[in-house]
Amino acid sequence: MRKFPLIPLMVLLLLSPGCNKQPNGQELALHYDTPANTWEETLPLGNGRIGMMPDGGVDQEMIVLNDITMWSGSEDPEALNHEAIEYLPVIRQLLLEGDNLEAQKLMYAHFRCGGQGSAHGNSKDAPYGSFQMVGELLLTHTYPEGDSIMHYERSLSLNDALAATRFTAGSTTYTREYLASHSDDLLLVRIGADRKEAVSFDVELRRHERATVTLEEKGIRMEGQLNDGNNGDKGVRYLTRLEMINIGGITSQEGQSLRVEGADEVLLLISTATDLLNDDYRTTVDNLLSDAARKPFPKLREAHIAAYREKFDRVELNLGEQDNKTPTPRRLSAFQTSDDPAFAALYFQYGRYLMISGTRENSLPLNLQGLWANQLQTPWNGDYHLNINLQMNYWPAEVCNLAELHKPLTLYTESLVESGEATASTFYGAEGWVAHMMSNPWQFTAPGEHASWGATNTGGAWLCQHLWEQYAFSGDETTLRSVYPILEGAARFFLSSMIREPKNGWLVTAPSSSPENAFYLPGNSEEPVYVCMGPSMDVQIIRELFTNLLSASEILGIEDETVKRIREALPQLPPMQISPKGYLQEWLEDYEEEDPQHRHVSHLYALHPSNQISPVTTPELAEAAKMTLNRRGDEGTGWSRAWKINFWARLHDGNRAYKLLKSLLVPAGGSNTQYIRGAGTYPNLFCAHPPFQIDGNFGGTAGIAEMLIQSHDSYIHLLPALPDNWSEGNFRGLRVRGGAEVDASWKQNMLKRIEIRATADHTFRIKMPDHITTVTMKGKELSDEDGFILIPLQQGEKVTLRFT
Ligand code: FUC
Repeated sequence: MRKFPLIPLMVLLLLSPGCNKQPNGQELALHYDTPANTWEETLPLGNGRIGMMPDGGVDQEMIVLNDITMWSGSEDPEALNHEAIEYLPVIRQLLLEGDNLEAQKLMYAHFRCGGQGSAHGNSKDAPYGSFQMVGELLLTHTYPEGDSIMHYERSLSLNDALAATRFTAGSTTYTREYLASHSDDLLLVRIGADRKEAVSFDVELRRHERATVTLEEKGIRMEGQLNDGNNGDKGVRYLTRLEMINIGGITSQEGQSLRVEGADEVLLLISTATDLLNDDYRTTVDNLLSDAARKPFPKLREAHIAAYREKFDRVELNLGEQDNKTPTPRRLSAFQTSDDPAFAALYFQYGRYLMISGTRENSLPLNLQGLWANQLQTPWNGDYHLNINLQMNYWPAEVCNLAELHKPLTLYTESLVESGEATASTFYGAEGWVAHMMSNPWQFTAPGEHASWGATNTGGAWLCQHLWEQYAFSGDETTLRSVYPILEGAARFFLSSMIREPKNGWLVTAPSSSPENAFYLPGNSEEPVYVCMGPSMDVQIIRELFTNLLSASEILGIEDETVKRIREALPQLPPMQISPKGYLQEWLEDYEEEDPQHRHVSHLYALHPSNQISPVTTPELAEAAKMTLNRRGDEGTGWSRAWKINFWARLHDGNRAYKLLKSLLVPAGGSNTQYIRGAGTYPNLFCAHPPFQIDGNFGGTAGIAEMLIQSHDSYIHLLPALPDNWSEGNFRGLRVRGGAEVDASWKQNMLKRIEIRATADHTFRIKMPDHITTVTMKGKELSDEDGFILIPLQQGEKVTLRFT
């Protein structure tokens, strides 16, 4: 495989502001020829706050409704365990003496959150709470019994964020359209037919607990309060209202349902909200409903599409003609055996679709299931796991040109600081703030209830990487200044809590763990140990945090005591260590892993998402990283496979990255909730941990972007990991650090053209076949180091650098 064209390229600088190419007209859609049998076949719609998943059923349609703020639980007064700190000195001493097993026993017994913590993932009725579905909208008796069904189709358009169901029953063709409005902030279902007076059905709203359902004149109202887990009155309150606009039919009430008979067309408007972030949620629900009810459906639809496309159309990826005839599950299966590069492009854009649909500014971030859940007790409480999962959800945000959708993560990080300060001082007697490995909307920052996984204390510091990346991609100093105190507080926690390990005098975290893997102490292969000091991932995250903070202090002109302390501490962190066996060590000592194929590859944080290992700047470490990955193997849970795409892309091995993409796209059937190694992708292209967990979708999308463009090594690298079978293609609008959008096209695996539109003043370094060139953008003035035209043109190829 050739990773970069060997022929010289010409770089032409055009000063004229060009308009973006029009979208390439590709129809990007998921297609099905049967209704969904399981929830993992239903189609997700959302506007970042609320969403729904229709199953496209023929005589009965079930639509699961969601709201990102639908969380049970409340602040947990018991989480701060005031006894833990008494055991800290002895736990540390045992670690210093190499008696990790005894340290672990003490950790299990004492150094954990107070109370139930996350109740081992069953916290629906405990203070930690659980993300829950809002409820179900059920349509029944939707066509005359006895009619045979023909021409069934169900689809989700990624271009327009619209789902549709169509089928013919007898001589009538029925259509349903569904959208989660990005402009009017409510859910819409339009039910029609090609014959007048043909639309009849019953509709009800239901929820299996904590719901009062009442019929209104033109609709249904469902409301309730979720369990706060403390026997109190602090639970989240919600209100869901459905209004039915019926053209030409007769509406009646039947028990808990509304019935419409003989309509030409019916529009269902569903408005829903909670009081978690909005005290005035009832007024919001009412206003959104009454505003939308005044507008005709085509207007609502048009406004929705325009608002959605403003984000979606920023990026195109074309790897070949889309096949819109073959049902998506069949394309998914076929991907294992035959080339379908366009399917990879569809999957990439689906990740962008899910991000635009699942998250929005000023709201809670995407959780383990994004915005979508069909249960009241969601797996792992559908929470915010901070030892990779929440962060992975936001990996595509910058490179995929959805920077504003990164903001809920910043808001969330900021919201953890106050609780994180209490956790830092209560558990460690430390300065600053800390968040361990899981959290929720109630700002849970304490260690988890079991130290085997709950001891990791770099969750908050990992979130800080995202704050820095937002600056790296935008050059926006105002934002950097506003998040600086968050980074500073995270750094102060480590400055004041790391201890010196005895062999080399390095500064390390203690106690901690390498997410969620265990090792054996020499001479004891019976008892796996999790608790340790200075696991490699901690060191890498802290090194990055300190380095970013120093860069930020320089940019912002801040010089204070913390900056001084960081400068002193940085060289005292342990270096990355290569085992005599050739792989990168996961722990400070070269312990034998309990599970060499463990799904977490935490010690390669330095390779991705960080930039401390690279085949260019640290070739030896990159070799060790390869060996680590080969040892870990190409399987794992969905998100683990997605992470490995990113790793191999960073190692510039496009074919191996592609192999991992295939492994991520192994079809997963049913609603399997078994915690097993075999993962993949459900028929609706949701990632299977299993169960469904959305992080792998975003990790996969980010991985495809990493295969096409990278900018972490201080220069722009086009097509760094192009697999052989993506020999021809183009993309538009991917973003790079420094602040620019990039377009590129290639043929026969060779780059033909690039266009860069700078959005910030910056000196861009661009990798050419045989050297790195620089182009400076400053106050609309352009200059470059070699002159206007940089490299002679051969064979008519042309590379354009164009600046707006
Ligand atoms: C992490 C992983 C699990 C799962 C859980 C939600 O801790 O180790 O595989 O993804 O989060």
